Amino acid sequence: MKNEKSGSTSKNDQLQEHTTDNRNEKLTTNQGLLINNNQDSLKDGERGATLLEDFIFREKMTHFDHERIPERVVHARGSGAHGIFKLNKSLEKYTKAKFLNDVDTETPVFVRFSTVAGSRGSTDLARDVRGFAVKFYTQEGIYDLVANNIPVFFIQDGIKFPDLVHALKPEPDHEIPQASSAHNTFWDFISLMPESTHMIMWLMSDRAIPRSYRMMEGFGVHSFKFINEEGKVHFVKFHFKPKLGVHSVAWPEAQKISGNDPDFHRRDLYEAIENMAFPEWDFGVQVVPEEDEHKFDFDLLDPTKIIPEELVPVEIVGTLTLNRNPDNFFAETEQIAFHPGHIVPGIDFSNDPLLQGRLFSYTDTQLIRLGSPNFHEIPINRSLNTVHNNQRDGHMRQQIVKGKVSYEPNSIGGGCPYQAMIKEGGFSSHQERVSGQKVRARSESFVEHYSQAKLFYNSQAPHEKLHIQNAFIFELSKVTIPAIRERMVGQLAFVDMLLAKAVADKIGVEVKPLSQPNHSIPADADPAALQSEEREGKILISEALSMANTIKNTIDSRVIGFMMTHGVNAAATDLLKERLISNGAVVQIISESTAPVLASDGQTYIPDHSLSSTSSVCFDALFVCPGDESVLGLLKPENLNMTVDFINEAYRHCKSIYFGQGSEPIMSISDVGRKKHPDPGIIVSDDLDADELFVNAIAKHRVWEFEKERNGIR
Ligand code: HDE
Repeated sequence: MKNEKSGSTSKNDQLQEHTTDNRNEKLTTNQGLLINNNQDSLKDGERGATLLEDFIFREKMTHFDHERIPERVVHARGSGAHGIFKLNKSLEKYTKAKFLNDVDTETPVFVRFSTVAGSRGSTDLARDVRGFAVKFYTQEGIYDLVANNIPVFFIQDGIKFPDLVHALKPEPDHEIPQASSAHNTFWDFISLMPESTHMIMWLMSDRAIPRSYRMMEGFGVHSFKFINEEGKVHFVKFHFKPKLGVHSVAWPEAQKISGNDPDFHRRDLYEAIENMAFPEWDFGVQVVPEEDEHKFDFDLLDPTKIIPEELVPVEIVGTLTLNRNPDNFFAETEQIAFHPGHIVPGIDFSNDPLLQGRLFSYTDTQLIRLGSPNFHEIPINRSLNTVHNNQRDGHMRQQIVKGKVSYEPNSIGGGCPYQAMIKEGGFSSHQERVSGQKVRARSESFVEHYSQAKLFYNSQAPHEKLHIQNAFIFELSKVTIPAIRERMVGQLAFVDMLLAKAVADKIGVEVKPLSQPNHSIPADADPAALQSEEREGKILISEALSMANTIKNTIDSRVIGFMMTHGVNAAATDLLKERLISNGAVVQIISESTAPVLASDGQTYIPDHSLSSTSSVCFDALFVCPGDESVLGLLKPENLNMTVDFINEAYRHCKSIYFGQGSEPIMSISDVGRKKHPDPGIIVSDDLDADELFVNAIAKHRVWEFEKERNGIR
């Protein structure tokens, strides 16, 4: 399909031009020579030494030796997919960006999700921020929205980024720990950087251990600028809201998934797309007129602050859908090169000093990683529009530009390629009045670091607060230097005294008033007094910040484990299976082995897993299938412990468990015991409309409300 405006092909066609299918083809060298023997090197006799002359061996081995390229210095571990962005509501009054103007415009995208700290081979389930980088192949060129799943950042100025990342990465002397912030250097840095407090609250929350990439929000973090046709400016923050809701796993679960299936998120995204359960997000904007820039009690340019949705609602204007897996991980997901500086007319940068720092870093990083200034020519990075300019040569140049001219102005080439006028779509930076001293300094308006950290914490449901507390205890328990632990609880005291005390108790330090240079709270301030401070007219709670208020009405693509052995009652099992599948869920069978299971009516089920090859943490909910013989099979001495562990663990992680007809013996020896109280997560076959109850319980994701009770926490 031709792009009418540019005459270029669509992204799919463009990629296909570079795709090779090896089916029915003979083996060749890179020079196209047909290979006759790919088993033996060329030798001086059958038992002789390999000859230097063997160009086929040398070509193959040299290419292999050079297979690895440097991994991303941050966000090395990731996974991505192709998709479509569809605009549902025109943003013409705010921006002239064409892909945000014409309703029903469909823009091809590639999205890469990632963790930040770990290496390429690290676990998906690390406690970490997730990258959410979107490349829009628009009709006006590439637009990259290089976002995260947390709306704020650790630092306010790009110059601190290398320090932050060095503190977070494995320690330089012994390269420990991998993909984890739970160590001395990270908390040393954080405890000395009050500006990171807000971000740290998010990082210690369950947002940092998502259930799926498909169940995460995405945030552009910085304020950007929208410029409309008349040149009017609005500040804008970008949001992606998942249609499946925002959901997480429990921390003990995350740790176990890391062992059981370190590719959990990558697999989940890949399989969902293969199963045509295409992940979708609403795309929204928070727009602030330029003249309102100073109306807030925080600075719009400060990336450690959100704009609470109560102050500026998120206007939903489009839908992002991921609908195609890459054909080749390296060529697409690994070689994709994002850059916040890839923008289109109608979008511009704000002076956020973190964003300004990023504008330098991303091109620089591609040069070292992809090795050439021609990285834009790699198929996944190519603009839909053909590129015309006077740049030439360089490592691995692909484009073959005709003619003698590679300069401008020229007459030999008829002046081409020539500058585009603004009305033709030529980019022109927004003209902003600037005046002032050249200074190395930070604005006074960036100095307050605690009120939004408090806002976030106060907006959490009780179980979310408990998870944050436990995360701090886990992380700080790994810190071996008491002074760092003490400094950290000192910081927490400015957020919430009860939280600080609960953490301090468990890590063996006391909460002492903290003296910090360069922040707004006096050194001798009493943290408890600050806690109760009257904050008239300010937002004290923001609903959007708690995952407890997320979408909970769908079981689409949830994975339900059916536990069974021989003799299972097929009729009742199939009835529920069909119901779950018709609601979009995925059913996987777990048995004592992966050998076929013979049901009571003679039909067979092929298990997806055996009890010993998987774990409850890989499922969203469990069904103990009906049938006395099947239940007895699960209770055989060699299966008993695994069966009970399965149930107990799912129960501890607040998942829904449905005990089918005849499975009371399993329930009664597990921690579930007899269902004494109403517990919306536990369903038994004689509950009224049990199947329906189960579907509703799965849609709630977890019954966190019962966590304390179930785990005996007082
Ligand atoms: Fe990045 N960041 N970053 N970052 N970032 C990179 O670029 C950097 C920041 C984000 O899937 C690198 O190609 C600096 C904020 C994502 O390929 C590097 C600063 C946000 C990804 C880099 C920041 C992000 C990156 C490493 C502070 C959220 C992965 C490899 C001034 C809004 C993109 C690469 C992908 C990757 C630098 C801060 C998001 C080194 C200097 C804030 C999602 O250029």
